[in-house]
Parts: sequence; C-alpha cells; structure tokens
Amino acid sequence: MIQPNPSTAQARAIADEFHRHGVVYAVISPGSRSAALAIAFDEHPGIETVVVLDERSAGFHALGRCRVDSAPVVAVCTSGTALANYLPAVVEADLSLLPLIVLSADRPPDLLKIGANQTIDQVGIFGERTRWFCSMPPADASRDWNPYWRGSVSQAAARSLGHGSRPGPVHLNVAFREPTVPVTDDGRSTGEPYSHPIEGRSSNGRWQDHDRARPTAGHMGDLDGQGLIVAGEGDFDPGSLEREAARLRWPVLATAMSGLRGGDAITTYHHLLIDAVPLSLRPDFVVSVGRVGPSDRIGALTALDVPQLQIDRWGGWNDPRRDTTRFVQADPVESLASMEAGAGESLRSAWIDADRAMRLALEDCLGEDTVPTGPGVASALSAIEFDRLVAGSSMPIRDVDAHTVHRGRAVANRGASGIDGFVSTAFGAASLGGRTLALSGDLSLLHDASGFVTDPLGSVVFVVVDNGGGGLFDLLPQAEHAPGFERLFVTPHGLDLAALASAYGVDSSVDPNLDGLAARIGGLLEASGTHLVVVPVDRETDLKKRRALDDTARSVRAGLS
Ligand SMILES: Cc1ncc(C[n+]2csc(CCOP(=O)(O)OP(=O)(O)O)c2C)c(N)n1
Repeated sequence: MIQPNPSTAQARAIADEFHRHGVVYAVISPGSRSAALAIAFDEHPGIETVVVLDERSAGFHALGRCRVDSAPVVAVCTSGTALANYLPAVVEADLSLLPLIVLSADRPPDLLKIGANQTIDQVGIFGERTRWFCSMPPADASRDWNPYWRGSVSQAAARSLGHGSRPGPVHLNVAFREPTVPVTDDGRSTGEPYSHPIEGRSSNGRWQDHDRARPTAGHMGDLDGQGLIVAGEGDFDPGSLEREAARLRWPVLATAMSGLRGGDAITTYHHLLIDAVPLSLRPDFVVSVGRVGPSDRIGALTALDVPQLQIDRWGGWNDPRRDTTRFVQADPVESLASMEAGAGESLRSAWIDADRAMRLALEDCLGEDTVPTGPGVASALSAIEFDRLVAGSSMPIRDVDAHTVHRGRAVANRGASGIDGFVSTAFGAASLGGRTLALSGDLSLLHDASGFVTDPLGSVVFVVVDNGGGGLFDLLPQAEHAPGFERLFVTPHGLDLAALASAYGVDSSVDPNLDGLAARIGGLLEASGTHLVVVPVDRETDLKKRRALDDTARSVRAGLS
C-alpha cells in the first residue's frame, strides 16, 4: 500500500474519527491549505460533502443542517480571512446551542507573523463563543500522532454535544505542511511517507467515548393549581412533552420553533395576548421550556405575578424580561413527568376554545384579501405539504409564528436574530432531503445571495416577500421619529430578485396573486430542484392588514371574560 504523506495521514484520521462520532455531513469551502482535509472528507464513504464558496454562507449552511439533524456538522475552510467569515455562524451556534465544528487549515507556526501569504493568527479567533478550541501542530513522519489526532477529534465532538457544559460550536485549527495533496512530491515540495498506523479502534469504535450526562429531574417546588406551558425552541422531545401536558391537563402555547404544533397546541397567543392576559386565561403558574420567541406579547404572561418556572436541560437563562422566579436545570419532559395532575381542566379547555375562535376570526380577516401581504403569505403556507419550513429573521418568522398552522418545527436563526446566512441555512436544512420551504424578506435574501453558489441540493422553494426593503422598521419607532427613515432603515433597493436568482441559475418567477399561490408553491415543491418565487408586497397595504388583524384580535378578546 502506498503510504500517505503526513498531511494526508492526519486529515484522513481526523475525517474518520469525526465519522465515528456521528458526523455524516461536511461543508467544504475551497482552498489550498485545506486541500488534505477537503479530499479526506470527500473520500470518506460515510460522509456526504457539499461545496459552498463563501465561508460566511458555508457556516450558515452547516447551521441549517445542525438545526434539522442532531449530529454535529463539520465546516472545513482554508487559512486567513476564510476562517474569519465563519464568525456570524459561530455566534448563532453559540446562542442556539448547535454542534457546529469549525475545522480550519492553518500554516505551520513558523510561518506566522513574518508576512507569509494568507497567514493570520487563527488561535482562539472566536474567543469565548466556542465551547472548546484546539490548535494542532503540523504532522511529520517522525512519530505516531494517531492517538493525538483521534483523541482531539473525540474531545471536539464531545464538547460540541455539550460534554462539560452545553452544546455549541467548537474550533479545531490544524496546521499543515505541504504537500497538502496526496502525493509525496507535488512539484514544489516533498513530504516523507507517513509510516505509522492511522487506523481507528476496532469495530468502528471511538478513540475516546463520552457519555452525555443525564440531568437529574429538578425539584419543581411547591406548585398549586393549573399550570400553563410556553414552549419555545429547546432540547426536548416535542411528542413526549405534548403527552405530559395532556396528562397534566395544562394548555401548551407552542411557538413555531417548538416542534409542538398540531393537535391541541395553542398557536394564536400573539393575538390572544394583545394588550393583556384575559382573566379566563390566567394560569396559576407558568412553565417555560426552551427559548421562547418571536412574539414579545408572551411577555404579558411571563409578567403575571404567579410562579414563573423555566426548565432547560442545559441550564439556559432565557429570561429577557427577568420574570423567571425559578430556573430548573433538567430534561423538561422528566420534570413534567414528576408532577401530579391537578384537579380540573378548565384552563386548558378555555385556551383551546379561545384559540379556535381567534384562528377563525384571523382567517376571516385574511380571507378578505385579494393582494398578498406578509401575514397573508404566511397563512397560505399552512395549506402546503412540506417537510420543513425555514423562516428568515425579521417579519417572516413572526408571520409564520402567528399565521402558519403546521405540524413540525420551523427553523430560524433566532439565537442572534441575524438576517444573514438565510439562503445557506435553507440549503443546509434541505440537505437532509424532503421538501423544504424557505420564507424570507427581500433584504435577507440579498444579504446571502452568494449562498446560491453551492452544489445542487434537494427540493427547496424560496418564497420571498418583496416589500422593497425592511418592512419590520415600519413597526418600530424609527418609522415616525427618524429623519432619513427610508434610506437609513428601510433600505429600498429596487432590484429584480427573480433576475438576480436567475443569474445564479435558479428557476425564478414573480407571483403577485394571492389567489392560488399555495397551490403554485406546492407544485414547485413537488418538482425537485431549487425554485424561487418573488411575491411583491406593498408596504402600506401590509401595514394596514397588520392593524386590521390586531383590531380583529381585540374584538375576539372582548368576547372572552
Ligand atoms: C446581519 C444583520 N444585519 C442587520 C440586521 C437588522 N435588521 C433587522 S430586520 C432588518 C430588515 C430585514 O428586511 P427583510 O429581510 O426584507 O424583511 P422584512 O423586514 O421586510 O420582513 C434588518 C436590516 C440584522 N438583524 N441582522
């Protein structure tokens, strides 16, 4: 057998050990210093690779995949500013507890700080945002490095999954000497054959295994009466949580990202909680699980002067209004399972009845429309069969939360709520197969247009609510009080997004008709490939509709005690 050069040996051991730790997907951005890693991951039979040109997009592509799959995802890049471009994705992964493994190639340390090409100090570049960082020296043929390589990978994978703290991003920086391609002489440098073993443990075992610590069920304190669960995005099994809530006979307010929608889950809380919590819907205590958002009207509930518990497996402190009275670090399902069902279920049935009445009224209000608005498009998506829904920050995730009645979990980068990386997040989520629907604003799409430069992937339909800029700002105080509002905040661009996407080779169309929109989008989802539908929306009309929906909400509320 031909012996590999040291860089190739190291890269092969790294790729293989990551696979043994569950990595089946790697996002690769092109570069020379990272050649050994790119080739090793691509050649590994158990790892699927995708190539994304722009590292900022690549980071978000990896995040999109992390959001729909529990396994860690590796992102491979070359040295220099390539690595710095991962920062937005690392920040989001840090806040959303996603196992993103950044694997950067580096120059050997003796080339640092002497003006060598494409060489920057990569050590600890993401600071406190990563759970773990390790800088590996370049391999050489002098000794057996295998335990070090594989052991470091074992630790990287374990840390990304929360071993020792919480899940989140890790950064493994690996210095390589040339040749970085699998030959001993690449025409400009030579490498000795690496003759030590690089195999992993027998039976596909891990070099060092880890056990994800099982948190003990927390003591829930003295709770009396009827509880209410607010479910956000978090680390729990939605089906089991739903069953526990039904057993306890507590209502569940299920945000779009909770994975709990469908059945008896309450989805109209954004409108039910307008102004205040109706008397008949007041719980004796509130239990929040996961990170709650995006509707800030939930604050009406968490501000109630009743016990406010938050259960999070990783000890999260998701309490933006400082309302929580008790933080419980435990598996939410185990904690709920430890509770006794109280007497009566009047609160649960009151919420379910109010939710149904509100949904009907909202649908009636939207049913009057002939032209599309943000809420109208989100509502239309409810009629479409999709496997996952990716929503952009800004209004799309809010509109999905309020108006898309779907089973399953909506995916959105709401850890840091950036509008960046949208196209790539959608592609990453789509990489798992099935039909992916991606709803964004026009600015979010423009922000990551370079994300279209990637390998062709499964079936994704991008639906762009094109209101000619950032419609969110119409709802903020800037709209009334900021000089230069349009240019400084809304950012009108006048660009033809369908033409832009076509330039990237994406099948695109403009669809101004609300009537039949869902059927047309559904048809595109059935056809494979990437499609983009631009839905032009007039900001003024959109704003009026949002106000009409709030008026509708107030009149339904008036009928509740
Ligand atoms: C990376 C990043 N830059 C800037 C912002 C601030 N911001 C929040 S919403 C928004 C406008 C988004 O516009 P669009 O995607 O068209 O959605 P719409 O507001 O119309 O729903 C901006 C610029 C942000 N959240 N993230």
